[in-house]
Amino acid sequence: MMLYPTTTDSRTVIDLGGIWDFALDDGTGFDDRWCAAPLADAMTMPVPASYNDLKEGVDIRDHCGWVFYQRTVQVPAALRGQRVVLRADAVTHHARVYLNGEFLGEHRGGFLPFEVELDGHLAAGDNLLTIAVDNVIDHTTLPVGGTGDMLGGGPGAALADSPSGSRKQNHPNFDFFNYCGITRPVRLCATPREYIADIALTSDVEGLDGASGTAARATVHYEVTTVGDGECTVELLDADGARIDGARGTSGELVVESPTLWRPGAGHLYQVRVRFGEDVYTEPFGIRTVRIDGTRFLINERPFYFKGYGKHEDTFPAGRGINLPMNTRDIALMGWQGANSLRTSHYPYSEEMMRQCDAEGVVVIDETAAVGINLKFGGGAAFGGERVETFDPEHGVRTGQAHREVIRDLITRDKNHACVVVWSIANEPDSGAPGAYEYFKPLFDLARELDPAKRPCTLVSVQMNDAPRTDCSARLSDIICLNRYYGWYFGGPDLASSEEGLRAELAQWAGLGKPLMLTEFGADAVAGLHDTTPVLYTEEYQVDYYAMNCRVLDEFDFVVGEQLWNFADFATSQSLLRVQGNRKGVFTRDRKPKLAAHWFRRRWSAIPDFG
Ligand code: GCB
Repeated sequence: MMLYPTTTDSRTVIDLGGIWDFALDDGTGFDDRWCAAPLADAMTMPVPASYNDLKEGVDIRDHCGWVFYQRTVQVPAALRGQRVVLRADAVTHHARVYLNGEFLGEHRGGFLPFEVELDGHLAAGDNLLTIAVDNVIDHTTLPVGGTGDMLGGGPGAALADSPSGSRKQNHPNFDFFNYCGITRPVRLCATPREYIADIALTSDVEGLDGASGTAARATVHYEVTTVGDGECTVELLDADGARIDGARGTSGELVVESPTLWRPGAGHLYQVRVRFGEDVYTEPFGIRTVRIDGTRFLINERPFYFKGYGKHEDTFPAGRGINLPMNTRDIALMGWQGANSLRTSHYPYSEEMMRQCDAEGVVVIDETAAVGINLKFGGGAAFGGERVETFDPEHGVRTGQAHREVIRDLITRDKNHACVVVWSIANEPDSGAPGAYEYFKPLFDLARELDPAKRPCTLVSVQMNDAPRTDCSARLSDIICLNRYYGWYFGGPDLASSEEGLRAELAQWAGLGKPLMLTEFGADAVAGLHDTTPVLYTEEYQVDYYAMNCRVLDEFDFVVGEQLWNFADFATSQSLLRVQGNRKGVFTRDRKPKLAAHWFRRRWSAIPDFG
């Protein structure tokens, strides 16, 4: 129930971005009530950004535990009669909010927004705002952390032996750096006291002609959630603001004749303007259909082929901090290559990115922060070195509650986005393990119940042990999404036998009767490493690896897409397999193309979005 913050005739948004005071908790922060007075010996720290790479030294980069961010805020007197909330878009991973020393609320989950009501707590003049942020991950949180690392326990062990080995450490059970802090905007939002709390939009399209991409008419169904009393009116406007239709009441229908459909590469957006009492809010909305028909994935009734990437929100030096210029650049580079889609691996991305994908017609697989639900990584010795089954009721993960919350909050936030065509419930869980089906079935049910548009759901799967028979994804997912590394982790550098391996596996999946795509495949290449005979880590090997994999994909009609791992090189925990991070980018971290980027530009230019 949290509309994206925008200033309207009735609403005011005050951005609290800027330089805040900052301190690492030394263990006394809560007992000594750092929230009640200006922080002693504070550092400066920009908001929004991850703090890890911004100051020098391992104490900041690898800090494990709480930090305190602080600033003063003044709220114009004219707004103090309104309902004022503090809205934080992402605080990784656990936030506690204090105003003038008073605890006002907390939130767990580092990639989705939350609000804290400030009514009755704001004084005239300066108010001391403190946000305490914890980055600890364990077997109850998403993403999952433990005492071993995804890449074999080695990295954890290597760090523990280092001179600073006594430091408390996070051990991500996933392969990206545990960037943290206040990573997305924090804003004060003022609305009338009787206000629009949420808007849910879906559409039906009639007379859709897949071949021409035209439709006779569309009906937009709306459902407005309000607080207080008032009359609700709703209008459908074209992109240029021209009125198309109107309706009264908190739920109803709006009709547009000969609609311009949202489609890949052309993100046409209508606007739905809601008035309730004194409040007014406008939600952009693209009209399109998504449906699975046998082994085909249909957008606007045409078979769509996913070309694109698994990505990360990862740049230097902002870390996971929002980076609007880089998002823009990434979408432009994808356009240059003929890519049409991305997966928000491995957590929900910023609302700004989702809105930009809507506007630019980028097709999105929207993923929760459920990564690391797999105790087989690291040789199965996560969490204190015990070898336990991932879903063992006593010793396994306890992520159920966090998982339900992230699904609920993600769908609440992103349900109106035309760009979102699939929900990804998790990345690489232990989906063939005992208890996996019982763990995931209720989560798929929840997602299907919560999404008013009933989009397809998937689970991004890595397990390869007779997977079509044993992986719960085969039963639960509407579209099969596989992460496969034939020619890298499996069979590399022998591309010939790896090719046979991939072909044999895909032949097995073909019998299932569902569409399938690779959501990850890739090989590390350190930019600038070349060889005439391709060897691991060279740019040439990366190209040969992809050429082999794509040759096999092209043989199967039920394959509906290829998303490479990864768009760009990115930061990870340290390990012997990671050369200053993961080098599977087709672009470097600063977005320079490797050979494979050019190779895919040629390949994707020749593959149309629709088959
Ligand atoms: C995977 C993970 C991804 C890793 C990748 C790799 O299967 O989903 O997060 O970065 O493999 O490069 O190992």
